[in-house]
Amino acid sequence: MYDLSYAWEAHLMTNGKKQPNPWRVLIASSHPLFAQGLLSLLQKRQKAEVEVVGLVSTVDEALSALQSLNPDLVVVDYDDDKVNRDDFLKRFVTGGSRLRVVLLSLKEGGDEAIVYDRRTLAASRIDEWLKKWTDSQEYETVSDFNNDNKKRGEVDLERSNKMKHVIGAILFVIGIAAGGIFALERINLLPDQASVQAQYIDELFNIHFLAIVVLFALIVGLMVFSILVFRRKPGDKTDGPHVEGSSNLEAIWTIVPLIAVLVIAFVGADVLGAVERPEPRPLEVRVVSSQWNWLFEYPDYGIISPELVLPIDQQALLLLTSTDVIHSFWVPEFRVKQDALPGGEDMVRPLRITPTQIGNYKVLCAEL
Ligand SMILES: [Cu+2]
Repeated sequence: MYDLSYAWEAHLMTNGKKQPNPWRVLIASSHPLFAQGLLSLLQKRQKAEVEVVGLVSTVDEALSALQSLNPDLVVVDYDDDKVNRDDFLKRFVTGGSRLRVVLLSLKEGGDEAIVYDRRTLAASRIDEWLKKWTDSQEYETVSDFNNDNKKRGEVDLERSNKMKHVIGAILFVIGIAAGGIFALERINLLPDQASVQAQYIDELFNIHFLAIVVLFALIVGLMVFSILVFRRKPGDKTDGPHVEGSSNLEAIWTIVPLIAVLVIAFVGADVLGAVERPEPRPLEVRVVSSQWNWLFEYPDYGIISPELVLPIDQQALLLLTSTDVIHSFWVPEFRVKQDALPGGEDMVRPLRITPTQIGNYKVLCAEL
């Protein structure tokens, strides 16, 4: 014999929360044992707060009872030929009020109750319901028994919603990236470009800033988009969906940064080579730094000066030392920078600059 209590338990579980008013139950079966079994089961479960409002044994009786008694729940004997379950389902599909239909089979091996749940949702809750519906085994069973068109329609709706979100997110990210690039091209972040080396450095700088703008748009854009679009609906206390890993995503976020780092390393090494490339017969300048001044010595000319004077379009080779602490020679317009270390001849550091523009620039100590 089929264990009724199991099916009933299963049904109560699908109810989730308790009703404030007792459930109004209509039992539809022409077999007296079916109704009796169910009734005794319900009497045992006082806490279930259900009230059997009618017992019907034919379709006609049942349909008029649906109107006059207005039940919340109809328990239909699945195996009863006199009670046509298709009529119930038709009724269930076309009706508008809140209603559940449980199809209960007492046959051997029938250990499932099929629950049809009709409810009215506020438009704002439909998204959430769709999500639950696709996550839940219970609702899948329901949709299998409903007509296929309805299921397909809901899946299509969900798919188009997903598509809308994906397209929205992509447009949002592209918008932020485009705005960032537009701003970047108009705002001059760098001082004058006054050396050959500065051209290479600026190229590298632009590549990095482009990558930063795209990453910013991707990370902050998706975050802001999610905050705006997927924000909690009023009264919603449920958790988000549980997501358990994604091999594709993991592969992407491993491989893409790996490639990015390799590309940046390659471009960086290339620029470093270009910046340090020696030219024949550079102008040699020995630079002595100390607290708090620079001294520039021109060995070819026998001149020592607190001012650095360089010709344009000729490479200058600066040989840097320090008399006290570590200083760092830096003219922002030339971009390049080099430490000046104390320790005499062994610690001399070279720096190559090829000025391209006449101007007055400040020599800074980047350690300060
Ligand atoms: Cu210094």
